[in-house]
Amino acid sequence: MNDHPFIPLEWNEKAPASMLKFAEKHYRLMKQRRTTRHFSSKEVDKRLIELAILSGSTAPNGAHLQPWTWVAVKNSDLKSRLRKAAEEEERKTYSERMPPAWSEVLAPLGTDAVKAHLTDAPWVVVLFKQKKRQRSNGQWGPTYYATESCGIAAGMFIQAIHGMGLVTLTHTPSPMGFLQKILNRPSHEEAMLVMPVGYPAQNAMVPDIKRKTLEDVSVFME
Ligand code: IYR
Repeated sequence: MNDHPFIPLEWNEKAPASMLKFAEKHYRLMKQRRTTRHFSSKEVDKRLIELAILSGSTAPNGAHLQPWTWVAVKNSDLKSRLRKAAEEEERKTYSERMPPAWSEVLAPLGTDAVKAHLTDAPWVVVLFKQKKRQRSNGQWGPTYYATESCGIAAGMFIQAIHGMGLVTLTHTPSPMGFLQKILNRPSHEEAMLVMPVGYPAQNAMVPDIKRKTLEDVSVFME
């Protein structure tokens, strides 16, 4: 006997023409997404951040454990502390830890140890991956594919932010231990991604990069 209920899938078939129209429109939208380091300090309504988090949290994930915690920081003191700690680590990364094979591919992107976006943007959302979960018997058990799950969730969050007309940046300070301390998260949660969210600065710039073509990134076997 199966005591885990199933319900009918809610799904409406779209006509092929409207599928194509949607797919093209969606691609046009996503093609315009860019990562900029230049944020305006213009306020962003909290509800927009909540909705982006809810969208990210619809991601498919390992064993439906939803192994993520999103910490959305608006408080200026906290953002300053995050920036100071991130810059401390990043200064070491850029000046000591980064081998030439790494710095040579970052050079065209103009990244450096200055993380002004952490204090310029009105919101900084930090995504924590839950490495363990509490079982119903009170013991701790593992989560499954938490990195993949959170990666997908972050992608969906980024897409939601872009769709609403805001910008975000995937910042990966390394090591990330300071985030757990400053944001007071439990030891089974590990910071994975820092995403300032807001409006782009008026003079925001982005590197002149090209995306790979469909032929470059795919193989079709028909
Ligand atoms: N984590 C550093 C360095 C960095 C690494 C990669 I790979 C990038 O695509 C960009 C930056 C930082 O966030 O600056």
